Amino acid sequence: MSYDTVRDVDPAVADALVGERDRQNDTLAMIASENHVSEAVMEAQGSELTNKYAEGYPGERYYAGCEYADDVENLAIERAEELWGAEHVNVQPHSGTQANMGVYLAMLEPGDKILSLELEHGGHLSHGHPANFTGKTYEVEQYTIDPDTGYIDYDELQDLAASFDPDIIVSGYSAYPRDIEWEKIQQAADDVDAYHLADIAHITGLVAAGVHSSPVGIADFVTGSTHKTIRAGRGGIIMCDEEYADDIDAAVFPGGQGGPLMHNVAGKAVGFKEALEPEFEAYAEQVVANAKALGDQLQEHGFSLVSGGTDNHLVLVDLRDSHPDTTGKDAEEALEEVGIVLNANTVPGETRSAFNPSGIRAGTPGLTTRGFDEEACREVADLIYRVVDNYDDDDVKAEVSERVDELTDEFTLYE
Ligand code: DSN
Repeated sequence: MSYDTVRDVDPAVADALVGERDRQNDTLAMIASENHVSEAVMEAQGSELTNKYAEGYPGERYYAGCEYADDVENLAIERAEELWGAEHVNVQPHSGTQANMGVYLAMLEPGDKILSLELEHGGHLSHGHPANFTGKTYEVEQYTIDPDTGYIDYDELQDLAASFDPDIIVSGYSAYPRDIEWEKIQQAADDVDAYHLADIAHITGLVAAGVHSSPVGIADFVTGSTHKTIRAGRGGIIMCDEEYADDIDAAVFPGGQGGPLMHNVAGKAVGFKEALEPEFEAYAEQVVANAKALGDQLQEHGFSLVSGGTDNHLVLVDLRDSHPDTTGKDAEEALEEVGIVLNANTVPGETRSAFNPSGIRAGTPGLTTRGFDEEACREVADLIYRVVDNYDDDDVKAEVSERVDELTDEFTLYE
């Protein structure tokens, strides 16, 4: 996209848009929740549907002129049902957090109890953090990752469920590198007659492609965001059995939202169509293979990985063993200088703070979209090692930066 039309009206914003496009082209996006959608998804998101109000659902709108909005939303729903095998899908949530809000609004009353993973152990703000509406509206108890193994402590989860007696148990995580045993969590929920919400925001694409186990058909509710591994338009999604369909739909609209962002729903529909193509399965397999290659090579360099490896699209590095004096922020900033963009992250048993934690989280969805294979990811691990090991050495950073430029030129992204 040239952004020439924007430039005619608003050169300052055009500069920022071009700057962001160039930044994405010229750097390695390794924030595990990010990806690069296709030009088709972006075109749909930039369409005239941004002008349309369409409160309600297909065939039952509160405004006239919704025939094309209906087409787009029906397509998004049908494709999502096929991708994830869900009985009912709501594609209107503006984000993953709004999707979770839809489930809470539908099933809980203020003061009801949520059992979820701690944010510092890989959970999410919308799972009950005190700064989020969930922490202010509901009573929250949290389970943890076993710091010795790096795996979810399913026994603790079960014990907490028994003692806390939650109304809902939340699974699905933001910084957990391992496959999730949905049945164990469902069992804990069944034992105390609680609902089970599985938030698959990070792994939507892996679940759709069958390279990660699916909670659909196990958990009562499955939520996600639609722009991460599934690589569709930006926003959220809720899946559930038919018995909860009306409650969920009413909770999304009018319960928690007004007019849906129909241009984003169009982007979801287009991205879901792309994900139904056979190539998407190969993409998702490559995402996981790349994460394993990245993790293995980081371990070769002496880095400790939480849980000792990965089953999905991300690795979580605990810097305390290999680089006890280097914080996650030190590493994040030095890596950003050379064009490797990832984020500092807390690790289980964190001894620093959320603002300056002891780990870094690195994902492969974005690199895989631009064509990286295992060999290229092993080289990225070599570059990460060189920078983290020499984070205040400008000569090393200049050399690595040059190599990142070569890699981004070789694996092109947007024209
Ligand atoms: N911000 C996302 C992440 O980075 O995991 C979650 O919403």
